[in-house]
Amino acid sequence: MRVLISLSDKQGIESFAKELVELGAELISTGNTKKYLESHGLKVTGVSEVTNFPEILEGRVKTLNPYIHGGLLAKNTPKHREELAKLNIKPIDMVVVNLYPFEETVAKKDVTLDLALENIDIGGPTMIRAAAKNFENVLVLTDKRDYPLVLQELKEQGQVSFSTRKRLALKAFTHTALYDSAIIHYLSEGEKWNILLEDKKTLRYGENPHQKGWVYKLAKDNGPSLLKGRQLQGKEMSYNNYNDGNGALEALLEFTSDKATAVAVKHATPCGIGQGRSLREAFINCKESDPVSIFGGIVAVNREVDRETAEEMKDIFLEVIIAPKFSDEALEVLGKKKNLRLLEVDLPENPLFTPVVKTIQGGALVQEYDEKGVSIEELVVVAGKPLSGEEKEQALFAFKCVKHVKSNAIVVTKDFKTLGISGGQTSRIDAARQALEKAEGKGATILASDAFFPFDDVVKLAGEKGIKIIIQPGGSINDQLSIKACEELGITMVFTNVRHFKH
Ligand code: 93A
Repeated sequence: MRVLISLSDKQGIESFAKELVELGAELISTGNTKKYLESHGLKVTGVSEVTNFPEILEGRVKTLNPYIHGGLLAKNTPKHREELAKLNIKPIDMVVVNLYPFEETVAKKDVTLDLALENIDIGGPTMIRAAAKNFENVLVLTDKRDYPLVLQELKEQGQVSFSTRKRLALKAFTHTALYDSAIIHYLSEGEKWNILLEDKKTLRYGENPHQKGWVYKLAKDNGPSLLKGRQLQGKEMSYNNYNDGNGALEALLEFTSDKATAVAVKHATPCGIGQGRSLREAFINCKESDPVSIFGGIVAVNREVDRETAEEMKDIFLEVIIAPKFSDEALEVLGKKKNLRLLEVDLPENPLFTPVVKTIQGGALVQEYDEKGVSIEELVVVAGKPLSGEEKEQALFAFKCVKHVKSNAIVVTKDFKTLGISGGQTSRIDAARQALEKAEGKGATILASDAFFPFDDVVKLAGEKGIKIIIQPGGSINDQLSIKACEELGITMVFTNVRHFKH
């Protein structure tokens, strides 16, 4: 067994290589890997001895040679064997390679283009791809976590199985594809966003039982994510759980460093958002917003779930609860509901958001995540009397809520609690009607809209229903109509100058 080892990250190789030698392997290595293995007492043949050619151009050409690639690409057929024998090329049975640390290099501050280019590995991916193409004959290892499995199979079966070889080949091609994608990302200065996905998981089904469904993890993702969540109990997450759960998480991230907040989501849209002095109070406010819709919904909260909150949660049928943490007492209370999924997800203060990708037939639309927030100072009162600090906070709360509802969206609130949410409407007045109807008799005072009012009809309706403050982006050619209606009805209107379409 001839094993070619060429590694930038050499961790763990010495013990793996030692065991391979005990199993009868001959080791072949590039410059520093050879030195490293020799310093651990192993006998190694240098690549230059195999190729009968020195490493040239400061190491840019080391393994790019027919004595290596002939050995990697030959099939186990009489014709190929004969050809190799004639040219005195020996087959290689296993390749253990990881690449120049391109991503780590470009992640450093002040990296020069020269240094970045120097860290683009060419010989490594070439070997990896050659071995992966020929996986029936050559085993390819690109991940040190696979060393133990390979040793185990070699020891138990004297060879590595076809299925393992194929799986590792697939992993190898993924590895080089991701590597190239990182180069593209860097050289395009972020313009070409890395949308390569890895670690697909097959879900029970898609949105409906007749649709197959999968969830992928982004190869490059440092932000908060359900996919990095720790599931503590409950059934496996479904397609709709991920979709709705993500809606809840995104809405919640609006309030990470805010007071205790609970968000309930149904069909990826909030059906209740509430804040309070305690998480229990926040959850009750959230639930009361729409006690019908929360049934079968997903709840996300920005504080550790304590016993008191868990007691409130346990009496409603929920699909998933998402929280940064669950206390032991809360787990005891919620543990009785075996199917309920509990997911611990970290909520960083300044999260890195994943760009939004939406497929269209034959292609995809990609856009930045709607990270934009509006601060108190940016609110502009355009009609009615000025607002107190507290009122501005409340208006902003309503605007943060409406940002996460599908357009056309209207949210009505009182204090720090939604009372009526309506989204996904094709006309704004319909959304307003529905939101206000849901809030009927509950004393709603604030109305938020995700985009401007094309007419003054929403203002007039809001006036009839006792709304005192309207918060909206502004920017319609008919703004003056809405402003005039507010003045007449004694409503304060605030412009944010930021639109939050969401589709
Ligand atoms: O500069 S390269 O693109 N040219 C090559 O021919 C080559 N062969 C292996 N880089 C090449 N490698 C890479 O060198 C491997 O992928 C590995 O990351 C690294 C190991 O070099 P050393 O053993 O000298 O540390």
